[in-house]
This record gives sequence, structure tokens and C-alpha cells, in this order.
Amino acid sequence: MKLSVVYALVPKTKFKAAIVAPLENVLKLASEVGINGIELNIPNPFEVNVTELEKKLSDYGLELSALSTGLSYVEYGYSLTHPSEELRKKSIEFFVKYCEIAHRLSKYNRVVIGLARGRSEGRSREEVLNILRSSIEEILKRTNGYGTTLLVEPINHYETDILNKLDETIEFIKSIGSPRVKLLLDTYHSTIEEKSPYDAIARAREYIGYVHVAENNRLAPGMGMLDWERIIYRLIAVGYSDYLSIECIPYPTYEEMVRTGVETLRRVLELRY
Ligand SMILES: [Mn+2]
Repeated sequence: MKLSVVYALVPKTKFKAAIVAPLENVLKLASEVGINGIELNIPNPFEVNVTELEKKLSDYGLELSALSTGLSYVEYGYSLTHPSEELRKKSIEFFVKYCEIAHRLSKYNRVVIGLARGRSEGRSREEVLNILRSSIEEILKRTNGYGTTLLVEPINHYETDILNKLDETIEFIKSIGSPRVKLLLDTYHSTIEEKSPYDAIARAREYIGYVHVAENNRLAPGMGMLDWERIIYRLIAVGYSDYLSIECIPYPTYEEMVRTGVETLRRVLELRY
């Protein structure tokens, strides 16, 4: 398994679980601690210098493990289920562009659907899931040439009221029926929403396309209550061998968050892999 860390490409943000710091410093730290990739959270895909990003990643020998998109909702309020058709369309345009960037910068070529799904805002569950499904289908159709994988992430109910639980997210993914739509399993969200974050891995099995790691308190692995040996062995047991992406609150500092997280995960990975 490889390790990456989530980086927010903004000077500051309300979103708590990402590193906000000068990009060069973070890339340098990442290469120092020997991790393999960076997951970029980009608020506006139309305002990013892709050539420059590509060069910086390659200068430090880092891969783009995934492109995340939550900041488009946090910073602009665009979402794939927005009650306003205009803002929903803006969100879809953003996602098409995210896919183009992921395709260009990353052999993994994947884009996260996290907070940018939006909230139900008084509409029924069925109605809002139908809207989300049709937005995703439109993105899939328009990005066929890029072949990008879309990762749908169950998110805990304090942050959204759409797709909190693993089982309903799997059902939703099945209802789209595209090999390009997979599950993003986040250990923090599943600790809040599932009976057992360990058993959740077994249930998610063939749908898992990517993994976010954080403790029950959303701090770095090693700073909370989760049993990382059990998590990693479950992932190995279901045949997952891709990225573990550290998406944590940078506490006490982002440097310590990265170092502790990497150390904790490496210790387990090195027992067998
Ligand atoms: Mn996550």
C-alpha cells in the first residue's frame, strides 16, 4: 500500500481536515518522510495552473493519488444536488474540469465526490438521490474520454444528510451500475456511522476504490482509538493494495500530523508489506 496526504490548495479554509500551508513546504515534507503521493483538494479547477502543479509534483517525485473537490462546496457553495439548477450546473462543470485535470496529472485518474454532493435541504431522500444520480451520470457521459473514476464517499451525518451509511452508499453505487463509480472508505466517517469500522471494510469489499485514513477524533493515525493493525489487515484481506490517504486535522501542527500518521501506518505495513 502507498501513502498520501490531503492538501488544500487555498490560503485558508473552514474545512478542518486538510493541510493549509505553502505547497513547496508540504511537498518537501512529504518527500522527506517518504510518502508516495499527494491528494489535492482544489476549490476552483478553472483557476489552477496545472502545468505548474505537474512540475512541482514531479520535482518532488510525488504522485497525485486523487483529486478532491469538497472545497468547491465549502468555498463556492456549488453542489451536485443543489436546489438551484444554475448552481448544480456550475458544480457539474467543475467536476468535468476536475476529471480533465485528474486524467492529465495522475495515472490513478480519480476524483472524489465528498461534501460537494451537498445537502438534502428539505427534499425527500429519494428525490435528492435521483438528482445526485443524474448529475453523476451527466459527468460520466461528458468525461468518457478521460475515463476518470468517481469516488463516492459515505460522510457522517454531522456534515451532510445525504449518503451517511456504507450500505446505502453501496446501494447507490450499484444503482448507477458503472465500473467508473467506486466507493471511498473513510475510517473516520465509518467509525461514527458504522457499528464497526473494521467490519465495514469487509462489507465494502469489491466496491472500495480508495481509502481515507483518520482516527475516531479525526486526528492522525496513532493519536486516537483505532486499531491500525486491524484496519490494514482487513484491507489486505479484501485485496486492497492502493493508497491510504491521510485526511486529518493538522494537530498539533501539520508536520507532526504527517510524521505521526506515516510512522503509525508504516509500522503496521512493514510487519507484512
Ligand atoms: Mn474523507
